[in-house]
Amino acid sequence: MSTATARAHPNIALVKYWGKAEEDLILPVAGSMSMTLDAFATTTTVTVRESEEATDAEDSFVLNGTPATGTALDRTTRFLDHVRELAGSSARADVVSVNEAPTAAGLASSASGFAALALAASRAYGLDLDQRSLSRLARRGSGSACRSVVDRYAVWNAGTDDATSYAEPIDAPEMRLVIVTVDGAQKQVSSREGMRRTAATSPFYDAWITSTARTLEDMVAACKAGDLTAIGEITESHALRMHAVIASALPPVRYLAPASVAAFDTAAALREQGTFAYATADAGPNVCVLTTPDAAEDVAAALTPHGQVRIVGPGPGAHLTEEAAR
Ligand code: 2P0
Repeated sequence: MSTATARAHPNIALVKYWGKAEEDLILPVAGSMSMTLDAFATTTTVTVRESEEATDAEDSFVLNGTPATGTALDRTTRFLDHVRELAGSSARADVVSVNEAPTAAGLASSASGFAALALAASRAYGLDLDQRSLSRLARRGSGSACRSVVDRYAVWNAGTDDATSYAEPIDAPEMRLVIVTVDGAQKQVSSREGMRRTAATSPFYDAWITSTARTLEDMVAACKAGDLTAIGEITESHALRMHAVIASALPPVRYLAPASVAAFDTAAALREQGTFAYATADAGPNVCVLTTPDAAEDVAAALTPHGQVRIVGPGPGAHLTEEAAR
């Protein structure tokens, strides 16, 4: 029996992932780029049981003190199956996970969750994966999780197969995100379902794929040049393009609420005044405004009418906090 504990944080994409080229391996239709956050960590402990126990035994998964059942447990077991295959083991495991993100923040916990699980489980099963292999493994749980393996800023290379689809670090200027938890959250379509529906029904989907590949090239060039204005402009326009292609699905999906749109307007008004502020939003109504460390407090203050605000910066990739072989 051996055990390992790992910690990982969510990430916010500045160039978005929306759509799969292959569902089982979770290969995206295009690459993406993100900031790993310094807040809202998931901490996960995996304990591998004695391998002699009955083969029909099940894994267990306790999330924030509550035993998981149904889809949440199935997803964890399917993920552990990938780890067992890599490790050549059939032993079951007990997974205990604590997620620090408040539910209302609407930050997808699947990225931090599967990044922490990938590291804790791989170590507990005796594997010693390099960052690329760990990113590939995390991707099998949730696409965006492959980026949370990486410190600070990450580019997920779309790739064409399991070996070539992984995230790696990219240098970028020091930035902050102001997370606005907007009022009036609405019922959401899951990212997974929203992606399928967009791919199956949007007449704009092909253009989304080809333009995202170009956008990522532009973003990588802007990061290399340290061109903050270009990074901001790309971030906001790419987010709006993602919401546009999603809105063009049938039946349509609209993740942004009126308060979300108002937060985008505030970012635009801040820019008019000469403040660096560019908005983005994921598969929900909350908005993240990209800004500089110097301007973060002012940007946060301007956004308070739209909801609760929290300033976050670039944080660490998945890392071990404890390990023991018993
Ligand atoms: C992103 N999102 O790039 C985009 C922007 C949401 C909007 O990655 O099906 O939970 O597990 O691969 O990773 C959310 O998608 O989806 C996501 P799966 P995931 O951050």
